[in-house]
Amino acid sequence: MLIGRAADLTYADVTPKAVYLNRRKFLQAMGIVGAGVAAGRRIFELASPSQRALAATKFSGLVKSPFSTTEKITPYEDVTHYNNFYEFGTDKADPARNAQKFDTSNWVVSVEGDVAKPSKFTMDEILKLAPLEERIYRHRCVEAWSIVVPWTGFSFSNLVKLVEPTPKAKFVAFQSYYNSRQMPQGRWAGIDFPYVEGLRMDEAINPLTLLCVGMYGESLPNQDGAPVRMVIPWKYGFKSIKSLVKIKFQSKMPPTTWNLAAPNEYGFYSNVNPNVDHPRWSQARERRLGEIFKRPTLMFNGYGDQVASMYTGMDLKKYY
Ligand SMILES: Nc1nc2c(c(=O)[nH]1)N[C@H]1C(S)=C(S)[C@@H](COP(=O)(O)O)O[C@H]1N2
Ligand SMILES: [Mo]
Repeated sequence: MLIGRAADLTYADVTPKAVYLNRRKFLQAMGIVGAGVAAGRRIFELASPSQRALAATKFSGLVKSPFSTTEKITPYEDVTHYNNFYEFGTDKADPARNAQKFDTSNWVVSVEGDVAKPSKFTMDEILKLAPLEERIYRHRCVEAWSIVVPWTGFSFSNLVKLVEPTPKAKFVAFQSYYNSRQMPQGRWAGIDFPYVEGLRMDEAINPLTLLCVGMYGESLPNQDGAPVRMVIPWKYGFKSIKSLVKIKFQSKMPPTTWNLAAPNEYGFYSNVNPNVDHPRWSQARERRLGEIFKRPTLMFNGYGDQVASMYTGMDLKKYY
């Protein structure tokens, strides 16, 4: 299907082949990346603009979002080399290493279930659904680390409107891509794939809920969920499902990967909540990647003004 409006760039325009595969190697060859994390973090300060342009193509004309935080953005090197993407291995360094050859060309996202207009979207079509914005969000992993990321995308509600959910649609189920040949490390991850997630309908259409196609002004690196993922900034990071292939509107609450794996540790809602500890650790504080001292974790990750009203009357200790 073809959807009108917005930027007339194709996904191929913004994703030159193997950009991310080559970027680090290229900079290494130029002698720009030194050994160790400290040097790695300085990658963009040291790379001249022309060198950076050679290594990656950027989105242009991104709309600045009023939802953005003004906090310091976490260095690109940290956000792209400290990842959870269990399909590519469970160590934080695994996804950057193992996802380099992940083939995301000819990507299709299928939207189905209780909708008047079931649809399949190519990446080109997704990019044209709505003007692309830059949203600088806090991201709080359930493991008590956090990052601040300039994501590229638009409110998921833009897609929802287009497919016209029927009154039966009370929840949205999300599913990641999975292929054991492309993701051989997934076999030892200890969780079942494909990775699945879900949101209540009101959560899904909250303006903060982002359909995300990029970060730092560029298309998503494979390890961060290329070519398209969700970002739900008031919930623990595992709700922000990567490499999305299926979206299903339904009447029943969908199963979620971490709830299936450990129901006493991970609930459906998973709102960031410093007052409800994980059974095995405190959620009161968090470590921002690149910083030494921990900081207090904020209720709803600091997004309470926009989201708290969706949970009035709900016992957030019970519905964790
Ligand atoms: N398909 C899939 N999506 C996933 C995960 C995963 O293992 N597989 N990990 C989640 C977790 S626990 C976090 S914290 C975020 C991490 O996103 P980032 O690596 O881009 O920071 O992705 C989430 N989405
Ligand atoms: Mo996480």
